[in-house]
Amino acid sequence: SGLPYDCAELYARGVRQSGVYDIRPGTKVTWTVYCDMDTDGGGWTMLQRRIDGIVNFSKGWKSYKNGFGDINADHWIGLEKMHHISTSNKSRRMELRINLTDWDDVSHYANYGVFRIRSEGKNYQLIAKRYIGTAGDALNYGENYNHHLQPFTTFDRDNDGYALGNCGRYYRSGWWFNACFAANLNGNYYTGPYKGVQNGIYWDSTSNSRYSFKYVDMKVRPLNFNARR
Ligand SMILES: [Ca+2]
Repeated sequence: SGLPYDCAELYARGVRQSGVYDIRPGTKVTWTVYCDMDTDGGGWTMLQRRIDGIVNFSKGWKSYKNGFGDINADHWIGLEKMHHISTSNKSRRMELRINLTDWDDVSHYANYGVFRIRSEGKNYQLIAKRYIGTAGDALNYGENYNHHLQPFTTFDRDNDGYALGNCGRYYRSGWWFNACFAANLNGNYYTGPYKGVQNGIYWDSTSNSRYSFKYVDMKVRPLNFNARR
């Protein structure tokens, strides 16, 4: 049978333990990924995770393209892999799940029933629609703050919606910046409130502007996952 396509297929084969596994999502090379088998029925392939702030997320285009960090802790799987897993298999459309936990251990979530990352030629444009959840729809916030349909920006690659400068340089992270943001899950890891530039881990409507989250993640699984079990 070979390696599973993703964490959802691993779950379907009976694996119930969250952790690090090898998958092969229609690729020749093996991907080592973190599988969340606990949240809302499990089967999630992790794309991004912030646990303890040990990994610096202030990185350039190449790092955001290819991935960085520690698979067991703070990790960014990379835009190239996000593009592949969200677009390469048309019968396996992915939903996106975002989980946020604040320093009082209160948790929120945002689910997007439509999620795709377009190719590098499109600067890894984000498609995130059909929100449900408790965190608020910070990816579809309004014209200048919308992240849905925005290309990706880093300090060394300005694709944002801010004509007068580079949001990635100003806020020291890579993200689908507009002018500039209603959410930035790649911001600096602070242990709660902080002062100065609003560059923490941010999700509007659940946090004050200078309050960073204790835990966040971004993960995907096939849309019809629940229906098939
Ligand atoms: Ca700009």
